[in-house]
Amino acid sequence: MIDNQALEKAMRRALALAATPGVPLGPNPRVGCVLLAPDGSEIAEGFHRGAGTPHAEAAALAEAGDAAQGATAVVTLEPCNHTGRTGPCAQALIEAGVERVVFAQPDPNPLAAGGAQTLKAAGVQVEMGLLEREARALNRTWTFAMEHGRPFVTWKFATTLDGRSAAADGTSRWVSSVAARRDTHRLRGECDVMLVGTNTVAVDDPQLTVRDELDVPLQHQPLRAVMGLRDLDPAKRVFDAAAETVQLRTQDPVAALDDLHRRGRQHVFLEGGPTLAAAFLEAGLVDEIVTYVAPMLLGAGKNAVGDLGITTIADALHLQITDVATVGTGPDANVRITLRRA
Ligand code: AOF
Ligand code: ZN
Repeated sequence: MIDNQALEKAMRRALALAATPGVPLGPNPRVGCVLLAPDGSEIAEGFHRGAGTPHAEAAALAEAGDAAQGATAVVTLEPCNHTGRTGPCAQALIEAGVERVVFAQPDPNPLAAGGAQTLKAAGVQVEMGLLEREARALNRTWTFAMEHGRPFVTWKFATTLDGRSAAADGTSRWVSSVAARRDTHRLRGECDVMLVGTNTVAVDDPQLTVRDELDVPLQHQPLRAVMGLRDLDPAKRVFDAAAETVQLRTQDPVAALDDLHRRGRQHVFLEGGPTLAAAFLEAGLVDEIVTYVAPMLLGAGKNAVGDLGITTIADALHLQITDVATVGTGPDANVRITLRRA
């Protein structure tokens, strides 16, 4: 019998495998799998390399061959029960003769769930919940999208110390520092949609791509999405060939997220202006806020966020700080605050 310490060690290894740098983000989760012999020694390991490639369990089983007979499979996600782009892993584990399956996170994907039941019905010993918190964190936006039926939304904005995003004459370059802008590109690279309103495209003409050098090379540029009814000049930079772009012909945040969800997108990076941000905040559709505060005062100018219909302090929208960091040094320093809804 394999003791709990050996199982936890194997699960940590499976989590590390799942997080292998360079695996493309979305639409599939990051998954890792370790196969242990009855004496607790490792037989094989595998991880998922992106949609259309073998699941983690299948990769580990292929490496193990006949040695999988009688093995314990340690997986970061409940083995799938469906035939999607590849076959059902629960069935593959049963056929390989695996006797015990220990997984961290139950599968929140309604299409794929039910693997634990299938395994149990075939006489496989099944345990779940080992390092579940870590596994959920690894796929936090995928998990969120599966559980809520819409993408997770991160609203990013840059502001002065007095909450201004542009000066009175409309000039906004450069509120945030070079270091903060580089940090923003890193965060953009973790999302699969960059969302702005038609007004931002018409006025600022941003390219909305991930550019600055990243620690890990980017696999795919995020989808560029522009929401709003107004027709846009096709010569705008957002329509260049650097990445895919869609216009969502709606002003309703719910409809926009629904459309993006149907396209298999799981993490929206909202970089629009104050009006778009206010619409998402009022609809309760901002899940995370990342703001870069520049050590700079304007005293007048455009607010970072538009009217939220709040007139009295008791109705203020409360947030909870999850992280505070200084980005850049000396005159280039900005404070990055990450928050979520309270
Ligand atoms: C993965 N990799 O290692 C595991 C997954 O349509 P498919 O075949 O790509 O299946 C995707 C679903 O399969 C995914 O949403 C998740 O619920 C389940 N398990 N998926 O991409 C894996 N084990
Ligand atoms: Zn699978």
